[in-house]
This record gives sequence, C-alpha cells and structure tokens, in this order.
Amino acid sequence: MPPKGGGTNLHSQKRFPMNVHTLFAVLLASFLLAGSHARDSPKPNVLLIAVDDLNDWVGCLGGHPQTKTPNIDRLAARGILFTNAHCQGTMCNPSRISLLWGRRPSSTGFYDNHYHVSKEPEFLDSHVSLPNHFAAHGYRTLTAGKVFHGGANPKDHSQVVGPRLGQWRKGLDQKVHDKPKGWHRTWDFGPQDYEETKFTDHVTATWVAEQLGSEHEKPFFLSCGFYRPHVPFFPPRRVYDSLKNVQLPPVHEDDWNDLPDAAQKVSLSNPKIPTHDWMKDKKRWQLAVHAYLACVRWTDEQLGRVLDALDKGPHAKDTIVVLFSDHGYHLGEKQRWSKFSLWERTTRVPLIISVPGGVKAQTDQPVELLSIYPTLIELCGLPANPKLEGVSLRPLLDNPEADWEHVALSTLGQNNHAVRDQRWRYIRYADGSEELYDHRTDPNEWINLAFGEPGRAHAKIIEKLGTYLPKLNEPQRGLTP
Ligand SMILES: [Ca+2]
Ligand SMILES: [Ca+2]
Repeated sequence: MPPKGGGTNLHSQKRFPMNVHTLFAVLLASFLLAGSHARDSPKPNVLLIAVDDLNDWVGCLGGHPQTKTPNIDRLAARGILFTNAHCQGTMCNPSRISLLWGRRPSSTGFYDNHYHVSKEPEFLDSHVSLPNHFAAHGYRTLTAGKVFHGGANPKDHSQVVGPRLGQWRKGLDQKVHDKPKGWHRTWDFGPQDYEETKFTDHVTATWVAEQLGSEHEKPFFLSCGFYRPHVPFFPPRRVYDSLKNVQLPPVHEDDWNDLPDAAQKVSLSNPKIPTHDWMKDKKRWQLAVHAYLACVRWTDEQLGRVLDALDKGPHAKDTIVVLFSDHGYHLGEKQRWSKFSLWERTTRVPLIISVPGGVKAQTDQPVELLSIYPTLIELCGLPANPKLEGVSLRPLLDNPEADWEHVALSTLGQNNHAVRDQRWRYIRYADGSEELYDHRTDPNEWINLAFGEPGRAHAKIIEKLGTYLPKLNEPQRGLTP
C-alpha cells in the first residue's frame, strides 16, 4: 500500500526530482482513478425481509418433516444460514424494537407488546433506527408490510411506504373456530376462500417486487414484512389442501415436573393464548399445526415472487438480502402455544444473510438478531452508531469457521433471561430460579439439568453462563406507577 499523500512518487522526490507538471499529472490521475473507483463500486442495496412468528419449521433448518420452503432454502444456499440464531425480545414488539434500534430489551425497558416506542418521544429523539441510519447516509428507504410493530410510526421510519398490514381486517377473512373468551382476538386457524391476490402478503410481495424491478436514483434500503405465519393461521385453501395427515411435534407428558414456579408463571400462564389441554380436548391440535404449516408454505411462495423479481431486475448483483423471523413459536411443544417463553422453540429463528459474491455456508455459532443493524452498516460502509449493543457478524460472513466468543441472549420481562451458546441453554428468572438444557442430548429441552441433584453437577457451567446475563435492567416502560 502506498502511504497517504502521493505515495512512492513523493517519497522518491529526493532521488528523482519531479517537475511541477509531472506532479500535477500524477495528482490528476490519482483523482480520476479515485472517482472511477467510486463510480464502479456504489454502495450495495439492502433488502431486509421480516417474517412474523416463523419458527424453525423451515426446510433448511429441518424443524418439521412436512414443511416446504424452497424459496427460503434457495436464499440460504446463496449466503450464510445461521442455524443457531435467537431473538432478544420473545414477542413481536420488543424483538423488533431491539433489532431496529440495536439495543437489548434490558437496556431500553421495552419488554412487551402493548407499549410502543411512539409513546416515548425522548427515546425516538435520542436513538436512530436502522432505516433512518441508512436514510441519513445517502440511501432511499422503502417499506411494506409489517416491519416495525404497530405504533412505531410515522411511516415506519422509511421515506416511501407501500401497502400496510391490514388486508385481513377488511372483512375478507372468515372465522373458522370459536374460541374461549379472553383469548387474543387474532386466535383462529383454517383455510380461506377469497382470491389469493388479496391476501396481505401477496399485496406486500407485489409492491416489493415492483420496487426491485425499478431503477432508483440512490442505493436503496427496502424492508418487506410478511405477516404470516402469525395468527390467525389463514392460508389460501389451495395451499392448505396441499398438506395431508400432518405430524405433531413431540411432547413429553411429564415435562413440567422439573420446572421452577417462575417458568410456570412467566411462560405457561398467559391467559390470552390457547392452553394445550384445550387444543387436545377439542381435537384442534392437528388442525392448527396444519394451518400453520400451510401459512409457512404460503409465505415462502410470496418470498419466491420477491426473489424472482430481484433476480430478473437490475439489482440482482448488488443487493444484500437479509431474512429473519422476529421470534419462534410453540405449537404444542413443552405443552404450550405461541411465543412468550425463554425456551428454544420461542427464541430460535431463521436468519440468512446473502451478500453478492460472498461466502455460501452455514454456521451453528450462537448469534443474535441484534447483530443485523451493525452488520448491515458495516457491509455498506456506513458510519458506526455508538448506541448499538450487538456485534457485527462480518467475521462469520467472511469465514463461518472463524473463532466466535459470543453467546445469544433472550429476555422475557424484566430480569428473566436465557443464554444460548453452541451447546447449552441456561435460563435464570427474576426470582433466581434456573433451567439448564444440553442441546447435544436434549434438543426438545425436556430435562432441566439445573433441577435437583444434576444442578450441583452442572454448577460450573451454570456459573459460567450466568456471567453473560445483563447486570442492570432498565425499568419496564409502560407500567402504571
Ligand atoms: Ca411476531
Ligand atoms: Ca422437563
């Protein structure tokens, strides 16, 4: 590398004096070269794809034998598939706040779904969201569907706003099942019979595909939020009918015997979600799994339309694609439903990052959605944001075998945390009670090794994993004083 300030020519002046004209010509050539380099290497575009409530029932993650996701799989084959990726907040709003502002729930106090950032103007003034960071550094920002959780307006922080979530609210969807009083209004599942082009995610994909097929004056940051497989699990009938005899996930009948009371309170007592007993007693378990799997297939089809548009359009070779889900999902595993837990089924998410010309591989190093923000700004050469708490995944994108000293942290309410490394999951609740699972021998997390006699045998690993937990937690926002 020549040193700054004219390089070897200036250094060689003493031995080979350069006249003023030659010096001018060299400087002009350097300037032109620098200019042509800038033109040849414009900043890459970014396509950020969020999927709502998608667990690891994805072909390339092997989570369910009947799942069918050829388009997620083809995206995974183009980049790095993170097979041990985890959300930080264990439901929509805190997960997305964490990802989109690059901060942990324990650092911001946003722990639940019903309290939005729009109620905290001070937070919004003092933090820069991911799209805003790109907009501030020369990007055109566009969005459609559900990227931010409701209430994060204005305009979801993007300059161009496409179709918004809500098609299913316009009277097209038909109720399929009655549900007990008190359950969340969205809880229902089953096929729907209206025209497929009117489904929310079809509308979103159509608009996003149009943007990918168009020229843009600046590099773009385009975010696309698919709403399914979020409840209601309402896929088109064609897709629903493409599945038969669905298999149920494995359940251990005595699973709860070794859980601390706090686990029961935090993860098993949410009055708004179905109980596993109701699902079994009313013979709805298989129907709900069927509808969820169909929603995954349907969403994958919409992703396929987006990827096809990217491949056929003018931006195929200079667009970074990131796909993530905001958290996982239980469909009976550990005898419970929905998100809102600190177990693997809730925290584990699909995460794929595809960089044009980049390495194609997978890694089981533990990583966090919190890393998406710092990774993207590093890949695009944007200035760092000192508020970010996540680490860039660039080392793993360059070399999936690279040393990786980090763990993944997930949080559910104040002071309840889970830590995941390559082998273990350690959970500590606010009252100090614990769970420990060994994923080498117990991928379903049935045997709590922190319970009783085994707890003493695993004291060392428990102590080590405990050192990763956040020391100070911000007060929960949105609580009535
Ligand atoms: Ca969600
Ligand atoms: Ca158990």
